Amino acid sequence: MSGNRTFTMLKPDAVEKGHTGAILNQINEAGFRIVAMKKTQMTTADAQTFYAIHKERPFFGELVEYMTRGPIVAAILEKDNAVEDFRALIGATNPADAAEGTIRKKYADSISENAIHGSDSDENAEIEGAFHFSGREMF
Ligand code: FUP
Repeated sequence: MSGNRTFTMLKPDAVEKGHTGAILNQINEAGFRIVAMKKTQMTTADAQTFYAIHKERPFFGELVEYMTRGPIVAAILEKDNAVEDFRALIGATNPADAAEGTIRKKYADSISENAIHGSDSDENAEIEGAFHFSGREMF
């Protein structure tokens, strides 16, 4: 059975360019409820841990630099079929391949600076949410 929560980060490029409000509005309009949200900045250790699955990839160093260079907005979102529906809302990893109207198509410039994160499974949504929020912050 699919779960009803996912985790997102509005990445430094999106926040720097002033797209926070527009992106949160699109998320709300798509029917997601914000369960928890904060503006924060990841440390190098945070980014290395969060993206540990990519640590052998050639882009890992750049990914960590990018994700730590400025503030992000982290949030836990709730909706039926949250993970899959949110991945559809944000579009493909590479904005060049993302469908019209998706968040990455509208706001991302490249595969390496792609504006927004969305968990890729219920299990990762749980892990990633818990990485950024404690139990008493989720309601
Ligand atoms: P996604 O699940 O769509 O966020 O994509 P991945 O987990 O495959 O990648 C995580 C992040 O790594 C991307 F958001 C950006 C970065 N990345 C690159 O910089 N280059 C690549 O070729 C693939 C991913």
